[in-house]
Amino acid sequence: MIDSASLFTRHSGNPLLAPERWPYPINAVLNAGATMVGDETVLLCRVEDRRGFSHLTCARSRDGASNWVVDERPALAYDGTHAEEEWGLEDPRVTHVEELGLWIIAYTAFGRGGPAISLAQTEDFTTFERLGLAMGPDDKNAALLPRRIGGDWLLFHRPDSEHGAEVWLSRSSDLRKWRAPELVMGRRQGGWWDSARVGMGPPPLETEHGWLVVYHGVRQTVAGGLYRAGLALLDLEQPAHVLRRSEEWVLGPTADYETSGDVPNVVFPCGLVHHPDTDRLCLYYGAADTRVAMATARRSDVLDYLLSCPPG
Ligand code: BMA
Repeated sequence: MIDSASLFTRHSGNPLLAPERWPYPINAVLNAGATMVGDETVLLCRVEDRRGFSHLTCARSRDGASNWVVDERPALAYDGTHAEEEWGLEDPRVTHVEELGLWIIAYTAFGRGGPAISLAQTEDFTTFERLGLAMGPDDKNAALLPRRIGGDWLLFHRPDSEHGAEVWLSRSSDLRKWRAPELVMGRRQGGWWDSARVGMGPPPLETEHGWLVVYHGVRQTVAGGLYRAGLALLDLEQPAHVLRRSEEWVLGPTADYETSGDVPNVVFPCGLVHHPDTDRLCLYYGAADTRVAMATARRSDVLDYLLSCPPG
């Protein structure tokens, strides 16, 4: 049985994307959503400019690891029309929705009211259309499931509630009005690595055993928050029901690009691509809020590991 520490392997070319190699002056590139468009991997990157505000820009690669080509113009940036984005667009998660023949992007819209959740759509990663605000402040870490369940779209998100920062899900018939919020996954109390906050990572991946979830968990330390990634498996037809949850984290900040940067000790996954031909999972994550890195695992190993974990 493979153990939690060796499930994921960091790519030797990490970090994949860095501010020094960006085509225009920026402070940081981080927390990228990911998807396949034809034969190409597209990363929709959060790019922080030198005022501190973020926009979203595409980077494309044939092998999902090297020779990234970065678009010259942002995909989505504050354009003066959506006040909730005045201070930037952050942490996109990208979901391919077969039924609609397009991708839905869930992102944090940061404005004077605080962080909120907005959605946008694209058919080609060339033009993008906003669907508008989905959840008001304070809310973040949103990711849409790729298909309807019980006739509804399901959006995971993390409202600030009396419980603290935990993973919830809400339902919608039209991707505009959201209702029936339900708690999915809480923080674990006391000494656990995910005791301060938990949030959904990439959109969950459908498998024969359930929805495969990579989430981030935070521990508060005297040196600040320590961000790591863990795994969970959700029931296919009732995704608020956690079937399994890893006790241990599977990726934590140890490489130099994860321990040093604007916010040291942050591993923040927002993108997951499955390559069925090789059974490989590519996990894309923000490293220390400054760069983008990738770690890979075999899907079958990840599922074997999760099935050996206790119920959530
Ligand atoms: C979270 C989000 C992420 C960020 C992380 C670590 O609250 O705001 O954008 O990567 O903190 O700083």
